[in-house]
Amino acid sequence: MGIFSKNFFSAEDTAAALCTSPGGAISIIRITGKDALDVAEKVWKGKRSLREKKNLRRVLLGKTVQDEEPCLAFYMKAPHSYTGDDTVELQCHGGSIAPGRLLKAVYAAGARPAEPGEFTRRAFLNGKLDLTQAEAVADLIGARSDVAADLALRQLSGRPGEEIRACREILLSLLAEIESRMDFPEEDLDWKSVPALLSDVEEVREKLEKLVSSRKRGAILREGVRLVIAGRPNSGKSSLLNALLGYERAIVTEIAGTTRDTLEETADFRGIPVHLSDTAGLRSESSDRIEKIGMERSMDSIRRAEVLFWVADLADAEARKDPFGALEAVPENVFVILVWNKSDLFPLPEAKKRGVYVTGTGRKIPYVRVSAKTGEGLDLLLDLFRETVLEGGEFSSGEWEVSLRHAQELEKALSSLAEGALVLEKEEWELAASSLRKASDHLGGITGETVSADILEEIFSRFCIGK
Ligand SMILES: Nc1nc2c(ncn2[C@@H]2O[C@H](COP(=O)(O)OP(=O)(O)OP(=O)(O)O)[C@@H](O)[C@H]2O)c(=O)[nH]1
Ligand SMILES: [Mg+2]
Repeated sequence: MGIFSKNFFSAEDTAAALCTSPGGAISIIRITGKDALDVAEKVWKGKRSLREKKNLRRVLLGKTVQDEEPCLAFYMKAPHSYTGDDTVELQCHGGSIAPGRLLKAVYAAGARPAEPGEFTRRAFLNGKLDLTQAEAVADLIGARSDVAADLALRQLSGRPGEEIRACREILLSLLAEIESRMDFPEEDLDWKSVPALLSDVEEVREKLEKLVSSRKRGAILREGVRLVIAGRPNSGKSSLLNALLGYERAIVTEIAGTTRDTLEETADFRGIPVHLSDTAGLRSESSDRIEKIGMERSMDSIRRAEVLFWVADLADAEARKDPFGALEAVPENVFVILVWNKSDLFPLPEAKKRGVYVTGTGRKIPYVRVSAKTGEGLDLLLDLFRETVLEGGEFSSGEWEVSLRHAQELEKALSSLAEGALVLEKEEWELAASSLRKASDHLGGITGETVSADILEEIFSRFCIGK
């Protein structure tokens, strides 16, 4: 049996579904498969025929047969449709009843209900999309922020798939070379030298490494940045949280130690999904048991943060001398932005609103002056946050951020490549061929050229019906 033995959708099989969600002003029903036109003609009639060549891909006005309701129809002949199979789309009145009645008529006319993701899956099986593009369709629909949608669109463009295919091509031509050595060991054909073969492997390895390292940024952008607001007591952390959210989420008072426990909220800052935590103030020591527990929680949050807004009070002489004094060490793998708060108390010229603070250990930390009270400088802070996340240091990568599934396949391909390089060096051709084949299969698993039915099942089960 082929790899698509499970749930194989053939063009012979005609399926239909509502593509729009119920309740809207207009509804679209898509019918796809060999009998799409026959089915459509049983439920829709117009002055002009969908079958006429000149009406191909033209929107025709007509009526539903059953209710004589106005309905537009549109025929796309295979392979020039989204699914790659013969497709008719019907546009009727929205709501939930009218499209429901029309859909029932479509089923009665011979189409079966489409499964979730079936249209995209047909497109994949018909070679209209590779698997990375099909996954991007689901990502785009599920995107909850602008940035996540941008990522999905980049993947949908097909360039990432091309990159992977190019690497796979190199491996396949290496394999052909090695296999021909195995087939004709006696003959002294014009073989590539072992170092040349190894350098091809290295070239692929480097490209794949780069892709794997983009996983972190991809995950952050898809799933959200963990942003922690911390600082000494009373520096204005909760006020900053409220100002950034635009509503009074946290209690603010002039009493130091107002926030005792970590408080979490989600938000969207400049198109980036954010998991935001406001924490209890940190100071060098405390004899209060509750405060101590709160401070431990703050430290826990800081360690798990991806970005830290460290709030320092411009009115606090101690903080002005050593803004990070209350923190044993500025955490290494966290992006830190120093937020000088209460700028309304110390008005300064425009030029000094943003800069770089150098810590005792020489680490450069960007700072901004803000006022949580008046809102001054918050735009600048959000700009800096966006820059940090999108371009800054270790988050930076190429133009594609791989998903978890891709990263897992890439890791497996990399480990097969490492094995391959070792045996290739020793000229153990058979073992080398087997490792390179494994690596190439893992790459094929990303684009869908070599992928198991189970993985397809899992990927397309994330889709909704009608896509
Ligand atoms: N003038 C001025 N006062 C501010 C500003 N931000 C906060 N405050 C005041 O500073 C005090 C402390 O504010 P909070 O937001 O509760 O500070 P916090 O860091 O959350 O304090 P803890 O939770 O106790 O650690 C309150 O009286 C605020 O009104 C600001 O930008 N300007
Ligand atoms: Mg607070």
